[in-house]
Amino acid sequence: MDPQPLSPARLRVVTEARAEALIAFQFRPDQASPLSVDCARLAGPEAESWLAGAIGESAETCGAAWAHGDQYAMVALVVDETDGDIEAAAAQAYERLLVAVRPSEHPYLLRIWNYFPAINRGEGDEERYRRFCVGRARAVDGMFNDPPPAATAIGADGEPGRLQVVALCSRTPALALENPRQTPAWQYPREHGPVSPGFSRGALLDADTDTPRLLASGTASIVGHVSQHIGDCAAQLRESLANLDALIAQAAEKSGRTFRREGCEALRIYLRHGADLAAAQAVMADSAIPAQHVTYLRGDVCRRELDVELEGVFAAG
Ligand code: 3EB
Repeated sequence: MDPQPLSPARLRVVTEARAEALIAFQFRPDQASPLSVDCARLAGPEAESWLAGAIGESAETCGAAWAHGDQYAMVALVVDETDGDIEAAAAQAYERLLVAVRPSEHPYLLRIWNYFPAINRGEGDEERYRRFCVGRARAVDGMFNDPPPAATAIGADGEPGRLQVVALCSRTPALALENPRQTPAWQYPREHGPVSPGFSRGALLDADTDTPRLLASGTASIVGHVSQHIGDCAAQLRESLANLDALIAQAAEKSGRTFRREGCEALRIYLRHGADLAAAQAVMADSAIPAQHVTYLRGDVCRRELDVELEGVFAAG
């Protein structure tokens, strides 16, 4: 008897450009594309393709892109900032996102990337990242917060003008993960801003299949809710990897599957200072994460005292 054909993974990520991708991220500046990440690439692959089987319909214009697969869909939006008002831009982007997604066949938001320049400009509650959180919180619905998607929010290159939001959506919900070493971001105390950031530490996808995936949100050197190792990028990266390990352990516990660093399909490491690249690469050399899947980008972490953040996708072993 013939062996059963292996069913293709519902979602998998490769660190190269693929025409059939549901989400075709490219790590080079291209203001015309809503899928170009405007953070200078320091090292590693130039593209990251999120594959999700056959794409039924897709479209891309200067300000928006979308694609529909069977289980998954993608929506990407670019919103112009008017008069430097990032709070209004965030509210507009998330209103548009929810209007597009909620009545669709893929109403669940699993993973969101947010990029905008000068994320740390402004003092105290006027800081642009905090205003962004206020605008996002104002626009989202109850379903968004129950539980919130995994997310990244990073300061891109250039001057204010453009807020970019990319969302992975699904027919069915994911399992949201928290990290026992970290306070849930949606419970951060008042000192970090007027509203707590709406994101989960990770999402477990396809847990009902042979090919589960762990999506790790932007992961930084934070224990509890307190930034660690200020001024030492290498130590911050090691702490971020410890947070990643804790999340990987949560994914294993919740799925009954094995997740390991070696199963990393794609990792992005955002560095505030390009000069920290060699130190970061030295830490990663001993990490067991496949080096060919790691992209280093210059980006600003939303906490100004932190110099590095990572995010990634892991296949179950
Ligand atoms: C942190 O742990 C780092 O506001 O959507 C990471 C990922 C961070 C997403 C967001 C913020 C966000 O607080 C910051």
